[in-house]
Amino acid sequence: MNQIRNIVILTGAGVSAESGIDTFRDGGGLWEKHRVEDVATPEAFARDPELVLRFYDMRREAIQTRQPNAAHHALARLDAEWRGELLIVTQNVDDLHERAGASRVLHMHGEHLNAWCTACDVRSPWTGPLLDRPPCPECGEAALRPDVVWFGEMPYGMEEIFAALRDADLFVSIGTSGAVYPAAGFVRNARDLGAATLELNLEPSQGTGWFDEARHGPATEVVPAWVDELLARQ
Ligand code: BV8
Repeated sequence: MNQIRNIVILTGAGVSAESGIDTFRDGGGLWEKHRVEDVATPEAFARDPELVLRFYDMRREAIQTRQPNAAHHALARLDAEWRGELLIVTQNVDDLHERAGASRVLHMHGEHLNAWCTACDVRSPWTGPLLDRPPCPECGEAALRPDVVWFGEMPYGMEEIFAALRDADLFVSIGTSGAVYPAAGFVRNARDLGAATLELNLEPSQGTGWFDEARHGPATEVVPAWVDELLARQ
């Protein structure tokens, strides 16, 4: 593998699984208990805001009782010690990357710990429930929604992500099923732009065939091993 300077990492629910946060599509996952169309689309929020707010209140509360795992800590170490460019693009809406100490993190699908006011468009840090329609800290309107990108909504940071992919020598996908676009297409963008590609996942993802290399196993094992190997060669 030629000299690696600039790295883009994409993480998904699998990186938080061993912290006790439900993934979406594994057995017992979130989409087994809720239909996406009922809780993760703007139409669902318009149709039944209480159902949607309860779904996100439950998850927002749950993540605050969870801790980063060895995979989050390994990625935070890489963030601190890697001398080239590094961007952790996460599909996750938990804050475990940040709580492990990572700073170069981009939440392309939003964050549980923010509330977004549909009246004044301001996003505010938020840790409590939204079900009782509390007033927006900025404008006072009872118009807050989860600051989470639902299906059919434009993910955040796409320009920054593609700029990083253009500069990337290595694209690493960690703990994602490769089921949701545009994130699932990043590996192909990275390949077309000349980057080497690596998948670290419990099992082959839907896009595993697009990767130059794949290592399968729990994130708390395969991610620290990969980070140690990379930093040793830096
Ligand atoms: C958009 C926030 C356009 C909400 C989420 C047909 C074809 C192509 C695309 C589409 C299509 N029809 C519709 C679309 C678009 C749609 C889409 O891709 N649908 C899919 C289902 C086909 N995408 C969108 O709507 C996106 N927006 O396209 O906008 C647009 C254009 C212009 C203007 C306006 C709009 C928005 C998608 C974002 C939706 N929001 N999350 C919330 O969290 O509630 S998606 C949600 O699922 C997650 O955020 C994540 O991104 C996504 C995938 O989940 P994963 O993270 O991969 O988790 P999953 O459970 O699936 O997999 C876990 C993996 O971990 C597994 O592989 C497992 O093996 C592994 N694992 C488990 N344990 C471990 C482990 N690995 C390691 N260690 C372990 N211990």
